Amino acid sequence: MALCMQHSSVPTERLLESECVLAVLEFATAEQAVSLAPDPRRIVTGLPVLAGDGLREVWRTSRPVRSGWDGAVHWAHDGEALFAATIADASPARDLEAVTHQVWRRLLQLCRKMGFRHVVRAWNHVPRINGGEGDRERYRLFCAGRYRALTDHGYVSRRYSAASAVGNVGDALVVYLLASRVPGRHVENPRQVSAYAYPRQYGPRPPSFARATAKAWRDALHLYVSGTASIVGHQSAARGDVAGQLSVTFANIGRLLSAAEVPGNERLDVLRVYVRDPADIETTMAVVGEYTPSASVAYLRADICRSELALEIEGVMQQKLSGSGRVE
Ligand code: 3EB
Repeated sequence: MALCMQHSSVPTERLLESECVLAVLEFATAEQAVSLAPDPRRIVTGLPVLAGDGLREVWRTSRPVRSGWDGAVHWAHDGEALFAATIADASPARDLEAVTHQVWRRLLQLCRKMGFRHVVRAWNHVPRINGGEGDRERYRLFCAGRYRALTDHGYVSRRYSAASAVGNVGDALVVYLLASRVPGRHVENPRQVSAYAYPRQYGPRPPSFARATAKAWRDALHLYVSGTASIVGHQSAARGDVAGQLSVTFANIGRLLSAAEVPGNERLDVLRVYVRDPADIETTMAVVGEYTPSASVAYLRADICRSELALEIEGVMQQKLSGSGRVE
């Protein structure tokens, strides 16, 4: 089996029995999560499930996995792909910029130390992401802390990877990432201003991510599509109109997939759909189902980083490669 990601409803404990599992990401709040023997491959995201195929997301590989903790950082790798994660208290009394800087610094230090110097995908779950006003808005503080840690580690904008940043439930900032010894290929969207070039009105430091990252692993070709929302240029589109935001979002994803020029498949096969208001779930499921009838979809309750955005969609396109590097 090649490196692959899937949704699963098998209990986490059972999934972790396999030594080829790199990571299990649980869609649950800390309160909902059952207590299990500690395992560095398990991450509780703080994102509740609204509907869909996935109660958890599993990353599997064909080779045995080594895993452990380095201080607060969970890690697991198969020699080629590293999964690293960390969780920190981001309750309102704490300085979110400083907490984020420390979390990202620890993750990047671990990646460097273990020889996986290239982040290819990152997920950020930020409690109360829309809290705070103006430049004290929590998403802006988060962006400043992440930017500083990436800059400290020599990451310039052309090395930023695909990412998502959404609001979770609870007090824990949860960040996890996939890193490689060999860089991926980052892709921007011609319909959108690159996030790292957003104008000053969105905050003192821009969001540090690429719209997508393509990665050729030894036995699989992956395209990681970042959280994508109803943004055209740098402006939010279709405010107050969920169906309109879905249509702009899928137009953005469509344009990104063609810009990525990945051979073969033209559709995402595993999606996460983040929905702000549970009342929008039916409209959302109807439109997503029409756009992508055969994909595996997890619908998650999350706040989106701009308060006018009702939803955000991310996904992965995966193809197995034969030994010669050909798409099967
Ligand atoms: C946007 O396009 C919407 O800060 O890592 C999407 C994906 C968004 C990733 C991030 C933010 C991030 O600006 C928000």
